Amino acid sequence: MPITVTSPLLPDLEGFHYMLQKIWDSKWITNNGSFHKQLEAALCEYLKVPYISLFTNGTLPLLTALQALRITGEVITTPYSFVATTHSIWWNGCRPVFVDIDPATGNMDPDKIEAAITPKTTAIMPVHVYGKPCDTKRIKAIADKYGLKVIYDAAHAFGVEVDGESILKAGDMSTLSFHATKVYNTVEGGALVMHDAETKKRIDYLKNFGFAGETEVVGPGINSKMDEIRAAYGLLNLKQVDAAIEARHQVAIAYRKALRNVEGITFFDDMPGVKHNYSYFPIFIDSDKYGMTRDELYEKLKAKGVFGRRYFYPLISTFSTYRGLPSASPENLPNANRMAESVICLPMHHILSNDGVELVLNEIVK
Ligand code: T4K
Repeated sequence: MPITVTSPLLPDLEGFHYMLQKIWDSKWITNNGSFHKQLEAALCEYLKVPYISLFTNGTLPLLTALQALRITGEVITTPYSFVATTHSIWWNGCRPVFVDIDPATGNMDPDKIEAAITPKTTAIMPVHVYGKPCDTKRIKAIADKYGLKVIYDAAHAFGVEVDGESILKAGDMSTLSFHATKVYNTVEGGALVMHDAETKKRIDYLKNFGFAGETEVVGPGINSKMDEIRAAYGLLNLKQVDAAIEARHQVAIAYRKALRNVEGITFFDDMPGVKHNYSYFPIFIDSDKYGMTRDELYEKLKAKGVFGRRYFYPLISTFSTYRGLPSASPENLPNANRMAESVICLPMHHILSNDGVELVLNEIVK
């Protein structure tokens, strides 16, 4: 049985059938239905945020946030993420400007942001990579100083809190992904988190073609509404997500215990004051010290049926669309390049057994 990097959190099938029956009875299957409304309310409560708008995936909220805030020109971002982050900037006709990451967190280095600001800069799009919170206070101070908007790609940061406060409250807006591979999933799905009712209303228009009523269109909207079936699935999954996160936490404890003294392997520890979600467990291989390259270890694990993933390799800045940008040069991004070259995300999910963890560790530790 292969051990994959993740396994989706699936709702109880009987419970899901009950919800499907309700949808069949109501014959209301999409367009802000009852389960959609219930899930928005339940997520606001669970995530401790005032307003949320559901989407069909985690990419469309990024595109929509940039539209809603009328972002133009240049957007400062990180190359160490999933391609969707930078693609959303490109699809809005803006130019991504990459800044390097802090190797201590994998997140955009606030010390490098100011040097990347030009008269064309209008926004910053950082990512809480692996669910590790960015330095939101410093990013806010820079954004306020230069009059920039901040949109957080919080695709990995479901439920993450800093000092008891949701990380999703930072910035002008934050986006979430509820893809199958995430801590919390609605099969495909996502959300945009905002701070006020007016913005929520505008986002709801934009995700429904811009319709503000039966005949009024107030902007160039798109169609990215979550349907009733996924919302129902999401309501059920919300009930079991805490247990899933705790199970992931136990896997992280086991990995850290076994890997702490392995020469040439490093990983992140929990950050003080942070409620983590254990969405990924990246390890970083120093081949000189470990005696094997990252790719050799990756292949060795695969040969034993352990399918980790090299998130986030290759760096976004190396893809054909972006590599010609001046900010994409490897000299500008030494930390991001080093991290991308050394990372393997180990299997991390709620049904990873002790035996599975042992098998993964045996291959790495010996
Ligand atoms: N921003 C960031 C920072 C993101 O990481 C992402 C997505 C986004 C934005 C965009 O959000 P979405 O539009 O996707 O909602 C995955 C996901 O497709 C993607 O959502 C995710 N980030 C990215 C980091 O990873 P793949 O291509 O690596 O997934 P895949 O299909 O190879 O699956 C990995 C493993 O998961 C499989 O080996 C087995 C397991 N799996 C997967 C699926 C889909 C299952 O067991 N069942 C399944 O149904 O991209």
